[in-house]
Amino acid sequence: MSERTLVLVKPDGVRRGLVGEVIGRIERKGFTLTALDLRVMDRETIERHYAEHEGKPFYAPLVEFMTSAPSVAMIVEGERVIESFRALAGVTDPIKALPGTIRGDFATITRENIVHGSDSVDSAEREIKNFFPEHA
Ligand code: IDP
Repeated sequence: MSERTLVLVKPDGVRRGLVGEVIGRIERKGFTLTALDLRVMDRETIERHYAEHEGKPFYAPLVEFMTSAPSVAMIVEGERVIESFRALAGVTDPIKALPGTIRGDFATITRENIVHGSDSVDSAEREIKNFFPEHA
């Protein structure tokens, strides 16, 4: 079943020149980019994006990090892309993420784990609306 997901290359991924690497993995897997935007994300957008984590100890530094420098936001489409991109990304803690995944190959710090991918159909639609209201 074809789906859409919201993928972010976080500021660490952009700073380290990994945008092409991430997009290459998405495209080689067989998925399609249907929107792409490089920008410094504003605080309101990031606070909405991570609202479920408000109050946790990592929330404030995460918001600071995510608004500190440009990120790339994209909409990616394809067969079961939500689950599949999460598999390509690897688990949240990059030390536990398997080699061969984006986080397993390129990151060491949980906050700076290169990418975000939506975790369900509902969150994908909410996140797409947040970053790309014109594609909602
Ligand atoms: P996910 O990005 O793998 O879906 P979430 O649990 O939704 O993981 O956490 C969102 C983001 O918050 C993570 O990708 C990471 O950047 C950051 N984060 C999560 N847990 C921690 C933590 O324990 N310390 C620092 N940052 C964290």
